[in-house]
Amino acid sequence: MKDHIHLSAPVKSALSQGQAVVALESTIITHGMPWPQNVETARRVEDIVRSQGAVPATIAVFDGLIHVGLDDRQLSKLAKATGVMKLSRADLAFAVSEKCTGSTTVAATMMAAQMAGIDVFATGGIGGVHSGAETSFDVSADLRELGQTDVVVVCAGAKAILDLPKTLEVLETNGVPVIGYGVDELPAFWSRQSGLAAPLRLDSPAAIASHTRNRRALGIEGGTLIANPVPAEAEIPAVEMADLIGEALACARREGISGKATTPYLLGRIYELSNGRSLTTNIALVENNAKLAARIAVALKQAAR
Ligand code: PSU
Ligand code: MN
Repeated sequence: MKDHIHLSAPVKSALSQGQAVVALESTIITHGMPWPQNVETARRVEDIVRSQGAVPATIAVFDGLIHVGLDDRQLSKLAKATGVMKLSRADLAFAVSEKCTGSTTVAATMMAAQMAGIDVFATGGIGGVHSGAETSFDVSADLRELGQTDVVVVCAGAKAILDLPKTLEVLETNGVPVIGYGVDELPAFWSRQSGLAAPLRLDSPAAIASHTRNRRALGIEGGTLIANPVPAEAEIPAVEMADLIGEALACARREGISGKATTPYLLGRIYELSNGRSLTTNIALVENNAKLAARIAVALKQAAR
């Protein structure tokens, strides 16, 4: 495994000294946001992690080598690249074997984080059960990964383009604790409200760290999902989102979009339909998640001492 993973110098030294590290995904850079906001966000998110006393580790694959921790040159290369692969669990070994360059989804980033020994990971929103999954069977590999890989994933809920009740059901089936951070309601990415109760609730990074320690002590495998609502000043209310999402889904159906292309297509469409407002919200929630993830990572290390 060591031959296929490259830790950046800051990440390597942080891990060996028992410092807090936060993994960050890269599909959000290549497929989730347009240039140049994607690279600006990636940089700012790394700075936020550092400001909380943790070391950021953005993860991506370059020429078949899994990089944990990117330098600025690699970040901007990835952000400008077109046609890079979107790598999930199913694609990781192929990318290594065929020396491909690609970004990692939540699933693949969790895998790489665990391989590197990183406990906490921040993203925007996880993948989930797509609407119409009863006929398309389109269920993100993120949900299975959360069930088996021991990483705390901080998100703003599942993306509201998904079927949220079904996504919650599959998470429960997979044994994933879904924990609202300081809220009783599951947040819905761009909106704080989903109309669904968060299955569990915790109110501090220390409580989340304690949950993680106890889960490990019990020998329970798999990840934990922290659902951290977008800050109120940046949210787009759920009623407004519903129309945009409905229109984007209708466009996707008309154009026959399916598989890996679905999530990037819908995010892009909603960006256009909202005149860019959805991106402002997406950036705000990612930054908010990075901050919380760093605080959880620090709390986990403090408790370990
Ligand atoms: N969060 C964002 N934007 C994104 C994603 C998450 O704010 O683009 C990506 C993640 O990498 C997630 C992926 O794993 O979307 C889900 O893709 P799919 O539905 O094909 O599994
Ligand atoms: Mn899918």
